[in-house]
Amino acid sequence: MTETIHHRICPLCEACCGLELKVREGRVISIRGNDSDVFSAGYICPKGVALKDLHEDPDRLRTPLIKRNGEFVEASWDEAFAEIERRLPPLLAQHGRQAAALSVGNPSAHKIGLLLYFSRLAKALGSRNVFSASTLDQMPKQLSSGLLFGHWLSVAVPDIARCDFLLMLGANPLASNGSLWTVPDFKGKAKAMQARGGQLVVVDPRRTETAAMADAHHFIRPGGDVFLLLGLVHTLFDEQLVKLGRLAEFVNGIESLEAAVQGFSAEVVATRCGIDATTIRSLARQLANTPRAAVYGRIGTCTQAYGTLASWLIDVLNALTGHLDEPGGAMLPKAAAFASNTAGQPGNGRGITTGRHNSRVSGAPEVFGELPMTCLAEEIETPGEGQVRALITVASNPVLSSPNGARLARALDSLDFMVSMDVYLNETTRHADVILPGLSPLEDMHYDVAFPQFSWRNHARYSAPVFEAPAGQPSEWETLLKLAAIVQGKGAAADAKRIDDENFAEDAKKLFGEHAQAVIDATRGLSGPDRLLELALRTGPYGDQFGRKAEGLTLAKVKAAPDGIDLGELTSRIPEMLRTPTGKVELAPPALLQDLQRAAGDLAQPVPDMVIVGRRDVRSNNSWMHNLPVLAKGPFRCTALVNPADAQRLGLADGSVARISGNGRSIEAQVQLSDEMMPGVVSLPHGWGHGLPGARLSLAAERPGVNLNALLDEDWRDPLSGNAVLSGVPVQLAAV
Ligand SMILES: Nc1nc2c(c(=O)[nH]1)N[C@H]1C(S)=C(S)[C@@H](COP(=O)(O)OP(=O)(O)OC[C@H]3O[C@@H](n4cnc5c(=O)[nH]c(N)nc54)[C@H](O)[C@@H]3O)O[C@H]1N2
Ligand SMILES: Nc1nc2c(c(=O)[nH]1)N[C@H]1C(S)=C(S)[C@@H](COP(=O)(O)OP(=O)(O)OC[C@H]3O[C@@H](n4cnc5c(=O)[nH]c(N)nc54)[C@H](O)[C@@H]3O)O[C@H]1N2
Ligand code: SF4
Ligand SMILES: [Mo]
Repeated sequence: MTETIHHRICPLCEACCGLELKVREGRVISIRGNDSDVFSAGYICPKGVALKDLHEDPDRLRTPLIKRNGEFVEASWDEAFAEIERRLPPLLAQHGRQAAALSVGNPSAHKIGLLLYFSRLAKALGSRNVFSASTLDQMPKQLSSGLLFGHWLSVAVPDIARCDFLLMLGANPLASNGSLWTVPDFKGKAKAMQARGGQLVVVDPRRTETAAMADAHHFIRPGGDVFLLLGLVHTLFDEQLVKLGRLAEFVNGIESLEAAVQGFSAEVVATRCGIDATTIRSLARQLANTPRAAVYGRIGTCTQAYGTLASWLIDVLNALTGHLDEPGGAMLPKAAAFASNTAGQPGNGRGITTGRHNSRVSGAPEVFGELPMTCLAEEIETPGEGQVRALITVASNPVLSSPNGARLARALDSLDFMVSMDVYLNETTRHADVILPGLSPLEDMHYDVAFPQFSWRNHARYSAPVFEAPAGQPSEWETLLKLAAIVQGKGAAADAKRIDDENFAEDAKKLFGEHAQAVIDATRGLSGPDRLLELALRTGPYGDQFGRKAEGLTLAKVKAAPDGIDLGELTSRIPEMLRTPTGKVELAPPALLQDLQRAAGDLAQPVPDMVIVGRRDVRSNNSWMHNLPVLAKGPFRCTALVNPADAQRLGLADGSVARISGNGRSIEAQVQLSDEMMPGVVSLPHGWGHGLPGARLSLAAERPGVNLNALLDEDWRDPLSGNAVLSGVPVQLAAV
């Protein structure tokens, strides 16, 4: 019996661990961390092991489904595309392009075919109604980074390998394994930092797993980060701790910034954020006086009413203390492929703009080509010119992942037509008329497009498919091109590979002019994501420039290194990576200074009796991995964590059921007493609430849990980024 060993990157979360799979007779027999991986060195979490369960899950869709008389029936790929052609183009012809919307979800960031080809479909469709998980997540950080550095994906990450003081807000990498920061084995790296005398300080309304290993932990009033951060910035100016260092000549706006934070001294903000002024001032001093230090914030700082301000102030703190773009501080990775901050003219660019159009119903501004996910339901419900009547979801489960999913579910039922590209018949895709399954990750090649731009170390790693794709099942990039062809009127019979060739030739002409044919010749034999990757690697910052730098990277070289190619520690990149029109780091963007008025008006806001926040567990992944046996076992995890003092006040016992109400809706959740919680704050994980009628998730339905988003307000957004407010939402708790 022959066994084969396969090395590949885990596509399930942002840590991008290198895995080692042992395969016998077409079956995975074991999955472990790949000790030789240059980037993750053997680290793995339980979800990596669950890739086997995902591959084998009998509920995972392998055949397209078409809904006929309210029931899903299996169909061939030709039948499924024909059904879409029969129904979608006439709708567009009658009601216009805006009548169709796209909703794209988290897993698309982890599949190269989806990430590189989604934009082909979006362009072909020509609708402004594009919604994504980004506005339930990181859009504030993308916006603030875009304003500061000139590009949406230029996000500074802690250089943890050399850092001696890390201030972390609203993140729990021990459970999440990191986000907008690709850092497998955060715990090991943080321990190494502590072992060399460094310190980790965590700011979170819950004493999380990460907080528990930290040198200090501070509770914060949910949504209060902007005030804490303003207090820190104010202290730096007030105590003359500002030192820009090397960055001084590359920074704009320091005077306007100083003026803008005048009203936010540590003493003024203390009550609002729940952290006393002495602590704020001493944190500011520690940050300023530690030569190698960084501030990092994640989802807790983004999914709140001042998400963009908080995200911005984190980088402001790094800059003012001389830690931005310095070793051991917050640095900007240099990815081997696909990074806009390595393309075009080094040192300046067009910068970013928002609000090129607005959503029809609420008038929410476009941000990075998208509208807020929380506007989707109203765009479907509200009659008039441009009403959304058709929807294509791509790896997206907003019925669970977006606030007030019940309203969205009703809206989805009222659509004239809905297509889902997905791997499950779940809470969202049950509303579709046609479901087109994606390949199992193990049947697909992979290269991370986005995450090397946020990585703790520069690297290039390629994964070949472990198994052949089932006969006749297209890759997701081919499915996206087919859908693009259908909405462009080219017909369901259009050949995806041929369209891909044509698109590539067109792009090559635009990019390389007279050299286009040479590029086409040099990449002959490749197609799809492989060909785009070859082009990106060879023309990228480490590339062979099509032979001009013989030692440079090519796809063949990356493929020949199954453990990856290490491209070294992070390096200083300012000013070269800037793409702002001025060629400077814009520390004081006018839109952000203006938004400070809103924060000022909110300084005296009283403390609500009880607010709710979310949490993550290492055995979950948003809304879609509760059907996998290795992850589903063990203690029930969808519990409401309540501080014992609150519980006593409200008459709640450990293990009892509490009714949690908010925004006129309520759910019933099992109470778990925990002094990890800040008094006045309850924590419930998101992504639960399975067992809805029509879904096919047999294991998940056995312990469905309840949905946090059922309580949240779909109209509460950070106005700048359009991001949903998912944290710090007032609720009432009562014994049942
Ligand atoms: N209250 C609250 N809500 C939250 C959050 C929170 O912290 N609190 N977090 C938010 C965040 S950060 C995010 S990113 C979103 C995530 O929300 P979504 O973007 O909706 O993502 P998931 O919930 O992960 O659902 C992923 C969908 O993709 C499908 N899928 C999985 N693998 C594949 C594949 O290979 N191909 C295809 N085509 N489909 C696939 C799954 O079946 C599922 O339908 O949730 C957000 N919602
Ligand atoms: N195991 C697992 N891993 C995941 C995911 C998953 O669902 N499960 N999801 C992936 C995705 S899509 C993402 S975006 C990342 C997210 O990665 P992280 O940002 O690390 O996400 P969380 O673990 O939810 O940690 C957020 C923390 O913010 C705290 N918090 C809530 N409100 C506030 C606030 O107002 N201020 C402050 N300072 N803190 C607050 C919460 O208590 C929580 O501890 O994780 C990714 N990795
Ligand atoms: S931490 Fe777990 S889920 Fe994330 S990439 Fe690594 S093995 Fe996969
Ligand atoms: Mo996310």
